[in-house]
Amino acid sequence: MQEAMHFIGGDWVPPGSRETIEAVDPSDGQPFARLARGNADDVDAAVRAARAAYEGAWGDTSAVERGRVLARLSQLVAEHREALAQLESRDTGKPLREARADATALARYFEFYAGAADKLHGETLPYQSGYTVLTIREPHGVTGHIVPWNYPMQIFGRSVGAALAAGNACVVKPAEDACLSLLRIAELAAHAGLPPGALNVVTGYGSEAGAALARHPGVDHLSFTGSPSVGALVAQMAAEHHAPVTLELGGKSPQIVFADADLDAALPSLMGAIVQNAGQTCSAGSRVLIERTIYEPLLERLARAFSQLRAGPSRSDPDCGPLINARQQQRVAQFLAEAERDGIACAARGTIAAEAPADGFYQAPTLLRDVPRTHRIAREEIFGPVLAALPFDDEADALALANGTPYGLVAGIWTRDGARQLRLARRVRAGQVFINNYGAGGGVELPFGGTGHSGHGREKGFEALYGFTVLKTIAIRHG
Ligand code: TXE
Repeated sequence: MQEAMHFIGGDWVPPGSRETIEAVDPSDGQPFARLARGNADDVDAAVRAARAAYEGAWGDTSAVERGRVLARLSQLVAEHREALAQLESRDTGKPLREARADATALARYFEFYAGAADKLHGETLPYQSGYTVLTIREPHGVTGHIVPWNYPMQIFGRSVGAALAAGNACVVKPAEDACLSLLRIAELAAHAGLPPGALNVVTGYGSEAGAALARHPGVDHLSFTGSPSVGALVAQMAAEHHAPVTLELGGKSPQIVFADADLDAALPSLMGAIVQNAGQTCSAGSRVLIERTIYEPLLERLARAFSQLRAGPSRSDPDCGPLINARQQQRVAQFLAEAERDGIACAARGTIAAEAPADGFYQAPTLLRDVPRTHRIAREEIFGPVLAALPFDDEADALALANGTPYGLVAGIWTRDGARQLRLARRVRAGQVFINNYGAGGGVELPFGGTGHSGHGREKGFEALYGFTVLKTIAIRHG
């Protein structure tokens, strides 16, 4: 069985405690690798290594050279795309085609931030005569990144890519459920010329290594993607040493379909937004809000498509892979049991492939109809391939429904009415709004993040670079 170590200061380092965690293959529930179980001492070693790099070789690296290192890393990721995708698919259970797309996106993140590194600049400001005032953007120093298991490569790429481009040194704590690809990428980054310590990966449990990172006074900025409850905890820990945090906490994103929409275009997008990664996506379109006059016909089309979906192991090229672990499988099953208890009708259910091992964490894709607006199924993140359909009467009703959860991450609007597109885009509570599409193909250039229980701060795009810097104002009196 493969045994993984931490990557600290450019070297493979065993856990101080010598303890390990089993990595489990979600497709058959069997352990296939051992991970280092990091503790506070391991995290401290990583933060010290990052500080040394920041105050040494990495801190002395010009923006142009940082961009070149990231460009080389992008190239290396592209060259190792297939191996990275295989690793990610094994570790997370996601279909190989999705893992390949994630590896492609990872290369693209590094490419984007490679090009952005030397374009991050300040301004000169008008002030009293006799002064010149300017602003410069400086890195925070050491940034901590707590990464979840649903898109390890993509979330690593968007956050570490931006942090390194801005000149920070990073310490990453991947999720205990999926970290192998990130260890490999850290090694590739060293081959790309990243100085030792500029990027460190410490594996382990959230309550141990994760909490130690959030609490560490040597971390100057913390970026967290995960559940709202842990996000709040992490923000409290970081506040103890006044480190700013970026939180990306998921959602209950609506897709709003009006009667005048192009339903042929909408249908694949409505499906893809909940089927991708078996619904374990922060921006999953997990609620479809349908204008009442087309509710039944659209639901019928959705039901037909859902009944053809198949969950299975990656080797069977399924629509959905297994869920990440037994806990996540039980969580989804619990939501579905509540739906049944409360009389919520199942409009369609897909199947689980015959070749799916019995101990894998599979869940058949499920379409629930007429979900009561106040029900947990309509308001809470399920994080599984479960789509809730609700009818609405008019634009005001659609907006009230869309905004009726504590989240605010993404919204999709399907209508041909231009004025309505803009009215709704302005009033819907979401960090990203997609009109007549959903997700815009994942565009790495597009700032992403939420409001309310979906978190705060923006990742992706140029905007992310601002979050990984602090602005300094310099006022010079002439003479
Ligand atoms: O998340 P956790 P879980 C949501 C989704 C899912 C639910 C639970 O609804 O069903 O969260 O998933 C680290 N201090 N999302 O339990 O625990 C942990 O090790 C510091 C949405 O897996 O929040 C991992 O690296 N860190 C989401 C990361 O936090 C801690 C993606 C996320 O794990 C910690 C994942 C602690 N005390 C889940 N406890 C999205 N926004 O995409 C855990 N961690």
